[in-house]
Amino acid sequence: MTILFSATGFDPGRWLDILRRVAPERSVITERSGSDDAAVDYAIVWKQPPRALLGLPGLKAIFSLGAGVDHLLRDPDLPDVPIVRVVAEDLTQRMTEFVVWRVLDHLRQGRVYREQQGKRLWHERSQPAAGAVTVGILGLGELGRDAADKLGALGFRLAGWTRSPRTVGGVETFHGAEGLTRFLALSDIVVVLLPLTAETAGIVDAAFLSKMKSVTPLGGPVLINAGRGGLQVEADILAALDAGTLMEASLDVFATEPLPQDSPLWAHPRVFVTPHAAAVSDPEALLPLMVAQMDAHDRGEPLRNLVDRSAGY
Ligand code: NDP
Ligand code: OXD
Repeated sequence: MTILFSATGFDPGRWLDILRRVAPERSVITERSGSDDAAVDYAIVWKQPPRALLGLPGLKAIFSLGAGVDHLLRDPDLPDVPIVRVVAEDLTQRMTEFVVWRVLDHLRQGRVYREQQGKRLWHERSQPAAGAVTVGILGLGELGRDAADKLGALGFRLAGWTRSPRTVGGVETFHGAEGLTRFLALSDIVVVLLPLTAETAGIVDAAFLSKMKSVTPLGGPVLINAGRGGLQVEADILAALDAGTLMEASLDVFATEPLPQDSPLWAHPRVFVTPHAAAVSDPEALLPLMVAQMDAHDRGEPLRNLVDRSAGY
């Protein structure tokens, strides 16, 4: 009973301490030595290095450290075992906080008031009501549905776009290519909570941005992307901002992360940048759920929150 923990891009120290605490009967390794390959029955991964998962004859399932699995599915040597992704109240709550924070900041003209404060300018601006603003959410999965729920409670009108037809209470739903055009024509603030797949890569491009509303109660359309950087064409976003067809953007994810120092997004006055921090994976919240799933699976119960490899999410 051995867990292989293979993650790049962050310090695994705290994760390993917690994992050893919550799975005391399992061995935990971070490096393959060869001699313990046969004992590895589960892997927990984030952007695993090449060949990290190759040649593990007893591997029963792979757990992603995040909700998105594009990092995992890119691996050409990915074993053909079930992949479990993160679905957890803690992560969902964090993402909803982010989305509500950014939507409210755009609604309440945070950027303009910060500028005014810098100039010691006392000037009250006209203020649309939440009920006059439609927030359109691309992706009504675990995260999109919860964000919609909380934004609905604040009074926003809601639209949603999905791959297959969906019915979600209080949300006007659209799907497919034709549905996207109608969704964009309706949405004043567009929130991207899609997975990065072959179908969604680069979806926020010039054509997409040109279909966003030109007139909104906020003065122009707003984009919030907390899905993946690969969903957006950054040059097209910058062009739309500079042309005035996009009023403001809050971007948490980028094509290259960390966002390169020379990216014009850093200094753009109408872009709000966060460092892929919308919903961090908290080991105290997530590892007990993963280990509980391993224990249940070993007792013969089915795994939950499985990834559909052909769909890519
Ligand atoms: P889910 O798999 O639960 O939901 C995905 C949603 O996207 C579904 O509604 C799905 O449609 C829709 N979708 C997928 N492909 C398409 C498509 N081609 N066209 C239209 N809609 C599509 O994912 P989560 O809600 O759990 O997470 C969403 C993403 O958020 C993750 O994949 C990850 O990339 C990102 N994320 C970012 C974080 C951050 O900190 N910035 C943290 C956590 C996640 P359907 O309902 O029809 O299946
Ligand atoms: C995730 C992420 O996918 O952190 O969970 O981006």
